[in-house]
Amino acid sequence: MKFYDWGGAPNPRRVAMFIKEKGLDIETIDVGAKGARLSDDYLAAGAHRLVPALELDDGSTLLGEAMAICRYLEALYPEPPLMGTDLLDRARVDMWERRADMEGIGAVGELFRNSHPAFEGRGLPGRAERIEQIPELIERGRARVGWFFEKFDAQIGDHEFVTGSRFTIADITAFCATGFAIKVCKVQIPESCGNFQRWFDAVSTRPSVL
Ligand SMILES: N[C@@H](CCC(=O)N[C@@H](CS)C(=O)NCC(=O)O)C(=O)O
Repeated sequence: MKFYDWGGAPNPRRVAMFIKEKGLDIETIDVGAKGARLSDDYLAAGAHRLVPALELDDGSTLLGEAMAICRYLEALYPEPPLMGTDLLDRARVDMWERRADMEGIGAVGELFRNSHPAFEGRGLPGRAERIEQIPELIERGRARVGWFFEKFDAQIGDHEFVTGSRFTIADITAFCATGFAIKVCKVQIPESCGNFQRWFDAVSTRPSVL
């Protein structure tokens, strides 16, 4: 298999962390190019102009979408389980992962895509045509990141991880959203979100992050 990555981008990072947490050795190809773009070769491969992607060993199947790739790898390599262990646990992990994606990655994406100078004319990912940034969405994106922190702070509470005592894909997605918010968008976790800060500091020390 080949994993198509783009160093620093939050969605491929979800898959990169998942692969490391599983202890897998999968060939990784960084398809980033000059000007904060995906390489022409990668873009020529299909209409889905996004990363991550996982190429299967048949050489022709290209899986996209972070969660679909992780589900595929989870089925192939069930240990350690990162997507829940029984019916209810799996549903809870799914629920919180989806929220981390929509409300965390989605929020930070809205803030980033509409504000970063390198993404001028590329207000949405995955399209070849020019798409204008919308400055009005910057502050809304920032507010959404704040709501994401608050919601996950309340959910984490005294737990070690997002859904309890086990590290899962919900932690990975929430962590990738937060890391990008802090490092690239310069948004800080507010002091009022102490549980979230404790969780973020702890996850930051995992070998899959370092
Ligand atoms: N829903 C997709 C989102 C993929 C996505 O938005 N990827 C971004 C990087 S984080 C991308 O490929 N952007 C290409 C670009 O900006 O040109 C997933 O879960 O994989």
